Amino acid sequence: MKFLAPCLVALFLTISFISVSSSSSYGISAPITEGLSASFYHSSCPKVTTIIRHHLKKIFEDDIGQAAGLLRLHFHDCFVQGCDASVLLDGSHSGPSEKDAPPNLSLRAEAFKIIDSLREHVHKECGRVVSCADIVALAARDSVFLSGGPDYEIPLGRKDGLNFATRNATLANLPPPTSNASALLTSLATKNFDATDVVALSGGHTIGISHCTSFTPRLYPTQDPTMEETFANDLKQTCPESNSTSTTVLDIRTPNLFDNKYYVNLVNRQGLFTSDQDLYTDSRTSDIVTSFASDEKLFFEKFVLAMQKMGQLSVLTGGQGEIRANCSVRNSDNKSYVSSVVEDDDESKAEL
Ligand code: HEM
Ligand SMILES: *[C@@H]1O[C@H](CO)[C@@H](O)[C@H](O)[C@H]1NC(C)=O
Ligand SMILES: *[C@@H]1O[C@H](CO)[C@@H](O)[C@H](O)[C@H]1NC(C)=O
Ligand SMILES: *[C@@H]1O[C@H](CO)[C@@H](O)[C@H](O)[C@H]1NC(C)=O
Ligand SMILES: *[C@@H]1O[C@H](CO)[C@@H](O)[C@H](O)[C@H]1NC(C)=O
Ligand SMILES: *[C@@H]1O[C@H](CO)[C@@H](O)[C@H](O)[C@H]1NC(C)=O
Ligand SMILES: CC(=O)N[C@H]1CO[C@H](CO)[C@@H](O)[C@@H]1O
Repeated sequence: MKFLAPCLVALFLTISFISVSSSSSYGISAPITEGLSASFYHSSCPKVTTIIRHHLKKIFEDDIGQAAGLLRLHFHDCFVQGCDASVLLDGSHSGPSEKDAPPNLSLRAEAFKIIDSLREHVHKECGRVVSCADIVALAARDSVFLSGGPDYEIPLGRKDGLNFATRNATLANLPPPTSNASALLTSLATKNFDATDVVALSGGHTIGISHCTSFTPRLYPTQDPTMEETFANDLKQTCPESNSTSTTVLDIRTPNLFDNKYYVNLVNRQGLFTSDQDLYTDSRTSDIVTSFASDEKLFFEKFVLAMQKMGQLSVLTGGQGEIRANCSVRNSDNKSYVSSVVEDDDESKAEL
């Protein structure tokens, strides 16, 4: 008996440790839009989150890089016309879509295929009840977690949009990597993001890759003085010309791990884009960068909050929009009796 007691104590400690670490997942701290809820599919598709996580885990075992592609896809979807899966629509006869604007040319083609294959699995299990927009949001959430980042809940119940996003709306809503912090703060303030949100969201660049053209303006013709020398020389090797077609990692310390090393890079002047590095230069954001660099928990907490906000930008709910049978095609374009109803004029009136 005297021997058993310490064992029980040890067992208890082990159990409580496990439950503490598994409850280190984050609930929803952002205000929840009317019509959305974390339990939206509890009766109509209780397995949706399990199915998506299961398939992504298998995909990432082969290629963890796909996680970055899926995270970025959600960002592009939400920033342009809201999280309505408009980013997934093929341009087709109705003219160029969000997919065809310059910022999207570098979205990974596989990301689109992964989303529709997830949709196929989910619809096979539950029928056509889960939207593509929710699948994109869940895939981004799981990409963060399966790359080593925080696990967090997100509100669900988004509907898929009926309107194409225009090329112009895409350009106007996705800041270029040449933006300075002022431009980023101004641009994101229009979507109700504050300085902490901006710095936290930029932490998405802790995973993934970039093409040379996104950062060679910092190398040629003149080198950006805020860039650390060795880092700059290595980038010049990778991209000997301003139009080189190679790619490099966004986070030189831990390229595939979702952690706070992105901020450690910035403090060491090893941020890849102007939009990254200037967050450490600008006095409105530099302290936030420093605090995230030294406190990963703080970064995770603020990142989760900002993602929960981003994931609800101009969402369609209830009777708005639809649930697509194929994520790249509107249902009305998937019926022989409809063909030319789509008007580009309608698209340009899309709410920004
Ligand atoms: C705030 C302004 C932002 C700018 C200017 C920006 C810019 C860029 C650029 C230029 C690339 C590389 C594209 C290429 O050349 O291949 C990129 C990649 C990426 N971005 Fe951002 N981004 C921003 C915000 C975000 C946000 C909010 C997230 C997610 C939370 C995010 C996640 C990513 C990821 C994961 C990649 C790597 C994609 C891949 O490996 O396929 N970015 N971003
Ligand atoms: C798109 O932007 C270009 C350049 O700013 C402008 O000339 C054009 O009129 C815009 N198109 C629409 C449909 O708003
Ligand atoms: C930031 O960029 C904007 C637009 O390109 C420019 O007008 C502004 O002067 C820049 N601000 C700083 C502090 O460099
Ligand atoms: C880059 O531009 C130079 C000069 O304009 C050209 O000679 C070269 O072929 C281009 N390289 C690529 C990869 O497009
Ligand atoms: C979805 O639509 C695209 C574009 O029309 C098509 O290539 C793809 O095969 C469709 N997917 C399924 C599962 O039918
Ligand atoms: C059309 O809808 C069916 C389900 O009704 C779906 O299986 C198919 O992938 C869709 N095809 C296209 C091209 O959207
Ligand atoms: C016009 C164009 O090239 N659009 C591309 C947008 O991005 C996706 C994914 O890379 C491509 O499949 C499209 O062709």
